[in-house]
Amino acid sequence: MPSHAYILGVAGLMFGAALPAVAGDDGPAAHAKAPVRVILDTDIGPDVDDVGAVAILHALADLGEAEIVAMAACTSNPWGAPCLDALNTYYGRPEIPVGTFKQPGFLEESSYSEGIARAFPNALGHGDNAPDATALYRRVLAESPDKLTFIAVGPLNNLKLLLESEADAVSPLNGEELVREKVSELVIMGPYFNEESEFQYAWNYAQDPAAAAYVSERWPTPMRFGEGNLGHRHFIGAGLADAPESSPVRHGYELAEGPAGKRHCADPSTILYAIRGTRHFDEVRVGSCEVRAEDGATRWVAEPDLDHAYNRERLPIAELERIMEELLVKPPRLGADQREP
Ligand SMILES: [Ca+2]
Repeated sequence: MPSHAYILGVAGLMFGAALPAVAGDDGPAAHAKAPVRVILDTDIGPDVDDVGAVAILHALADLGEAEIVAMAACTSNPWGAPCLDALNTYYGRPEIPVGTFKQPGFLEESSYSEGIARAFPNALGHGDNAPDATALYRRVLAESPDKLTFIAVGPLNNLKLLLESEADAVSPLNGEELVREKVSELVIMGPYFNEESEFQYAWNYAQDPAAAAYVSERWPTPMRFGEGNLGHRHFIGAGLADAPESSPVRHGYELAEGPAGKRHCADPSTILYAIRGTRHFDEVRVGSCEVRAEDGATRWVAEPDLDHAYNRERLPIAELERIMEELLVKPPRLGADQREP
């Protein structure tokens, strides 16, 4: 039997040749598309690239490319949800419902989320005032008239709880049925893939390997992955030094990385891939993500060929960094009256 490396190598060559034909949604039609309706699940707290991801998602919403329907934090840090609420308020979208993981003891450290939550206006004030993420997701999905894109840029504990949820007053469907009916696809920042098809450490998955394995096996929609090595080759944030003092995005990056500090783009590049598809990326579509249940390590395998895909670099690193940095520092289109802390 040929090695996985051989299979992947052949698949990679085949895709290299086929990509120009499948990656051509960069024309005028790309801008006429209806906005992608999104639920964002994030571990905002341990890494400031989640702040970058939220900022870029709002910038894409300002451009009419995305509509943010709901968000939730997946850590136990009580400042995660109000931090998200403060960012949403800054961008003029304080009405976005924000939930949080309610169990104690999971990823409670953060260098910036309390700082943002205390310094910038938000309606939640504390995680105790945020709804349970599972309950929020069930309600938002049940009420949605059409299918949504789910984006997860943290560990998958909230998504596991959603899948495991039972029918209730909100919906006669259990979590898995509700997701099948109301979610078009799941876009995850988590896995790392290499050309050798070796298992690689994947931080988000390693925090809760059981959730990663469960969601990988049970989630009933197509999945795309913002690949981790790609995200970690790109760095943004220095341009925030020119943003107003009233920007919680600037404040978050300064708290985490120092003035004009940069951070990698694992989550920002996943947001860009989730909303713009192959406009800035190549894509691998043959194969699937395999998750090692004991530690959450991941690899890409040619078989089975599931409805999985992941992004690969097409642009020079500096060019993709420029695109993401511009979105990161883009002033809010809405909410000018919200910008004084
Ligand atoms: Ca994250």
